[in-house]
Amino acid sequence: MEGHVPRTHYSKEIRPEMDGEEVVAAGWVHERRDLGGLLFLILRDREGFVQVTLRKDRTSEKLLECVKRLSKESVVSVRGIVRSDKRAPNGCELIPKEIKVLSVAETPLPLEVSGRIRSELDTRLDVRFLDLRIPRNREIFRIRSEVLKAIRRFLDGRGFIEVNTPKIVAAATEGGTALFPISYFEREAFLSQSPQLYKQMLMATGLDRVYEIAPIFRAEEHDTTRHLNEATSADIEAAFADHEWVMRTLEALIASVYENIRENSSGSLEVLGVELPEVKPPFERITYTEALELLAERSVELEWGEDLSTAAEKTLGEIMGAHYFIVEWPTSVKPYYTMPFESREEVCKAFDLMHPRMELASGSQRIHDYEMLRASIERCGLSPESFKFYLDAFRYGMPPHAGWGLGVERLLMTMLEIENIREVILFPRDRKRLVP
Ligand code: AMO
Repeated sequence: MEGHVPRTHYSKEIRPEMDGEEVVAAGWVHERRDLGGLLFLILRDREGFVQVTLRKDRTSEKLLECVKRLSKESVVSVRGIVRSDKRAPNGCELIPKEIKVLSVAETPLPLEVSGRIRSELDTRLDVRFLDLRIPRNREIFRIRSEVLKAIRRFLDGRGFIEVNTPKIVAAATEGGTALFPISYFEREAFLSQSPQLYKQMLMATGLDRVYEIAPIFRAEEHDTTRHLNEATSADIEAAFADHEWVMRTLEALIASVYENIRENSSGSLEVLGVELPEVKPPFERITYTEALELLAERSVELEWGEDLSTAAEKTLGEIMGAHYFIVEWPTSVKPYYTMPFESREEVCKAFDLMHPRMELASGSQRIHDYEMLRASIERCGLSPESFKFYLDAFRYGMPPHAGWGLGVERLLMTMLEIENIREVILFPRDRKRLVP
């Protein structure tokens, strides 16, 4: 790097109007083409490609040799003069004065980076650093960054405060899903499945409206295209709010994220070949009982009190065709912290937000009464003693509250029509994958 001039322009910033200007472009050797009197070096950077043109009769032997020896995917910087030329990809080319080889790529490459050959996902994930050089795969992460910004912008605008809760915890929150145990000095601890208990405890502090975007860890054994063992959840909790209020917040947030991505990520969407549909709240709401009736009409029979199977979700998705909520769940299906309806205790104030392809979020109004919560924990076969740190927060003034958790990867994969959840997280963790 000694004497190296830093990059002055990304590829897309080099324009025909800059004819005659000196710039420094830098990136990876995408391709080299030898056309008799001309040698082309196609340089790739985050924003696109630059054509570096070497006229053999007017270029020094040293420079020509340097380019001829370059292996694909080596990293170089090129100082040169912009020359407008309609035939070149961006309407201009770069006539090099100096080429610096910053890093030589070994051959052969473990993955075809041109993107012309689609490799198996497993192969791609093994060499993710190469896989993400393919524009289509990399653009997902620019959109992901925009999605996270859009979520934050929306919640900040509604008076939510961003918080960070511990990921090393002492107790389970979600009942059904398994925990990853870890050794914590002389005790056993777990990786957090959900910020549930902490975001609820924060409702006793007067912070009132909080959100967190963080990893959740689930020791689920299944190997599907929509489950990860380390996923990202966007969680909210709001005091003096009910399930209806947080459902309205959720549908408005989804619509706002779609709108933001349409506006701010049009280039990335184009690379992915995705056109976002209009998403307009309010989303349709059906009760759990209505869902069972709709399913029965399609010969998918479920007992009242059973959770929806994957097949049931799929059939419902076909019927509903857009985002929708399933409300009024059987109390027995949902976790102990869920508030039942006063008049019908067998039904609770829980909801799932569904995309036609899968569940995106779930939430509820919570039980805020200490005795009632204690009893509910016991009824679920859990020990109130191990929840003491949580239950105590309900003893000295706890407002009514509600919240939800939204799977960020699921939001992305449904939005971008991506089949496998592993594509929308940088380094997926699943049953078989712990590296890279
Ligand atoms: P739940 O367990 O339904 O609810 O999780 C909320 C959302 O997180 C996403 N999600 C996952 N995504 C990928 N892989 C997984 N293994 C995985 N598990 C969950 C889903 C799901 O809808 N405490 C409640 C939320 C609340 O009530 O506030 C909870 O965690 O998109």
